[in-house]
Amino acid sequence: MAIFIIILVITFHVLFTNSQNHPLDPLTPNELSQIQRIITNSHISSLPNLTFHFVDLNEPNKKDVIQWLSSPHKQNQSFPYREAMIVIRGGGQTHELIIDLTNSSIKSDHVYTGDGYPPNTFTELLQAARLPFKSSKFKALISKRGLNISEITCFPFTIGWFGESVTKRAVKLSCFYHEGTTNVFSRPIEGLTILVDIESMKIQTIVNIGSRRTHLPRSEGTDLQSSSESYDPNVDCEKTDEKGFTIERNEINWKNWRFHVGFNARAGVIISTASVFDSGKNEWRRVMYRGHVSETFVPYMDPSSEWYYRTFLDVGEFGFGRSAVTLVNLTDCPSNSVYIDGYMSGADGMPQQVPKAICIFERYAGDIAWRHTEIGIPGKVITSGESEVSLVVRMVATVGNYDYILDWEFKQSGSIKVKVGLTGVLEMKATRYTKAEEIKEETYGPLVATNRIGNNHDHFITYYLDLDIDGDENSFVKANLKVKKVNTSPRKSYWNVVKETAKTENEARIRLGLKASELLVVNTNKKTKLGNDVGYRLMTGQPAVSLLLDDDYPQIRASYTKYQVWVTSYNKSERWAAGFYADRSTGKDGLAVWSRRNRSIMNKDIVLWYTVGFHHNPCQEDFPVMSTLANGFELKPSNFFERNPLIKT
Ligand SMILES: *[C@@H]1O[C@H](CO)[C@@H](O)[C@H](O)[C@H]1NC(C)=O
Ligand SMILES: *[C@@H]1O[C@H](CO)[C@@H](O)[C@H](O)[C@H]1NC(C)=O
Ligand SMILES: *[C@@H]1O[C@H](CO)[C@@H](O)[C@H](O)[C@H]1NC(C)=O
Ligand SMILES: *[C@@H]1O[C@H](CO)[C@@H](O)[C@H](O)[C@H]1NC(C)=O
Ligand SMILES: *[C@@H]1O[C@H](CO)[C@@H](O)[C@H](O)[C@H]1NC(C)=O
Ligand SMILES: *[C@@H]1O[C@H](CO)[C@@H](O)[C@H](O)[C@H]1NC(C)=O
Ligand SMILES: *[C@@H]1O[C@H](CO)[C@@H](O)[C@H](O)[C@H]1NC(C)=O
Ligand SMILES: [Cu+2]
Repeated sequence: MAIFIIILVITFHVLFTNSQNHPLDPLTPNELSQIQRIITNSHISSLPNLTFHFVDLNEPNKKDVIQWLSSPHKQNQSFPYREAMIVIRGGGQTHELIIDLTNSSIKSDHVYTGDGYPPNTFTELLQAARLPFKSSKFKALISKRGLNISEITCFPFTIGWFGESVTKRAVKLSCFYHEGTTNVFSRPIEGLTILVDIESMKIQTIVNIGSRRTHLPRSEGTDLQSSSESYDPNVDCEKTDEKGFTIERNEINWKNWRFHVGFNARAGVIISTASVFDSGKNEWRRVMYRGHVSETFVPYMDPSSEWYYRTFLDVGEFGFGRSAVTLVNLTDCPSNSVYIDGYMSGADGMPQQVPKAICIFERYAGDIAWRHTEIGIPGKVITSGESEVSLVVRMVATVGNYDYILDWEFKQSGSIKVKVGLTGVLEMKATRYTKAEEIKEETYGPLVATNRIGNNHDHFITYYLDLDIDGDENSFVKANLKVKKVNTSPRKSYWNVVKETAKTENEARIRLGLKASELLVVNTNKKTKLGNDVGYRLMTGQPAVSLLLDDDYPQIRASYTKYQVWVTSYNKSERWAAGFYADRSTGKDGLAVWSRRNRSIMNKDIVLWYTVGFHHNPCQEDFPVMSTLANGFELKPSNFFERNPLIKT
């Protein structure tokens, strides 16, 4: 979790089509340039050291978007307004601006004075990472260790918050030795930490601790090489030539689904206005207004002076969109993929492109969507069934050493399956140990390769899921399985379902695994012909909650990770689970704080939050690079359709 800085060559191909822009379309390169011009021509340009930290669409009001989408004339009517929200720093302050893009005016300029900071720009991180090479003290320490300065790479790490009453924008650098390897993270230079003040862009301190732990792991066996050619699972399939869906600007139509794909520097891929076609009713029905990664929390389980601060909130501190990489055809995505580029602003406000940031493809996984063999009819064996074909939207965020594969999979059954795959290189600590049995002290993780400890840590990926099941007004239901005793039957027990609707936010915080429950988002205003409330069920994955103590500082900042499930009342400005200003945040903003308002969530526009968690106790197979480890969840129709939508009447 540090940053590779990639300088991008920017080319623009702006396509104009007859249809109007979707109001949730990401800002185009032209709009990003327009924003840059507006700001550099305004009073704000006089602020010293002006840097752009975040530029995004200022999300239009939900009711306006829904109204526009349902208008029969939308093809001919442009959405009435378009605004951008910009966070800049200048003169040592954080400014939040709203720009009206229709007449190029600055609508508001507000100075943020609360805790925490916007993400550091890549330019700042790059400058910080270069500082040691101008420091004679650092150079002397390196040569004292017998190392060659030309073989060193330093990476900036965010430093969290540990109760300080005044915080500064700062990062700590850790350095690695790339001599003889392409796997930079495999050769950590231990015991050397450089604190950089970002605001003055100066080294504050260089901490160099004893030579005991300075053992540098060797380069042998560290390279990352693929041992086989990429195999395309779709290649043998006859349907490979057709992509199977249409994409017009950012709107996707595929079989019984239609939805919008967006992108920003913080969340990365954003799925909006997803509706499913109900062939029984002959209409499109709303399922999800918006879904995206809201935050990640990656605390390392090492309280030593060199490692304690590694408690990353990657989405808020760096950005998944900012870390999006260009996808490689046939390795990252199959041959029938369509790619979408991602755009965002650089530190100077100029547009930057990530070519092929998102891929969309039909998947033929070789699975069975449904089947049955009927042998009950005398003299006949009847087999029917269908193979599974789904549509996947994929992005990869490479946040330093780790790669997060983010998939949204749409199924014709009406399900949306969300998967997070973790791969990449472990964050490792150099050690003198070469054998597990030599270790008699606490090392905070196992030996994963000669002279390397794989530090224990967690990954919590929290999703924002604004579900709108057949409309805005939804409720959250816990269908608890209750064991009943019987004495009037040869059986002694059975279970039935006792439904409980969460009335307020407080009742909708769930720690999974404590009791058998099905979790549902339902619309009690809409019923099936049989009279059941229409709904979608949250099928949870392997559950993991944060095990840190409540009063541990990183836990205070990410207190929402104590529960996997939360439901809040919809509020446009409540989207980022650890608060918008995550860098050096103090826990005063975020999901847990909003939920404490204990708003009513019955028959209201509600947002479901789900955290995919991994406790990672590394093993040797995670070296030199780990195989993909996946977890996720599924949103599955439950009394939404009159019957299985795969079986057409
Ligand atoms: C859009 O405008 C065109 C030309 O003005 C017209 O032919 C068409 O019917 C309109 N479509 C809708 C959906 O209003
Ligand atoms: C820009 O348009 C908005 C409404 O669309 C209006 O309120 C505002 O005054 C306009 N600003 C300028 C500078 O024209
Ligand atoms: C240090 O590394 C550089 C770059 O690999 C190399 O050109 C140089 O010869 C090395 N110097 C020493 C003293 O090994
Ligand atoms: C501008 O940045 C430089 C370092 O990049 C710093 O020394 C200076 O103090 C900053 N000025 C202000 C007003 O923040
Ligand atoms: C991906 O590879 C396939 C198979 O070689 C090719 O047909 C397709 O055009 C490639 N797609 C892109 C975007 O390069
Ligand atoms: C919406 O959320 C923001 C941020 O939490 C809060 O300041 C505001 O009061 C909320 N608005 C309503 C109507 O609850
Ligand atoms: C939340 O509100 C409900 C209903 O008003 C109330 O019973 C409950 O005690 C409240 N919980 C908290 C923690 O405020
Ligand atoms: Cu891990």
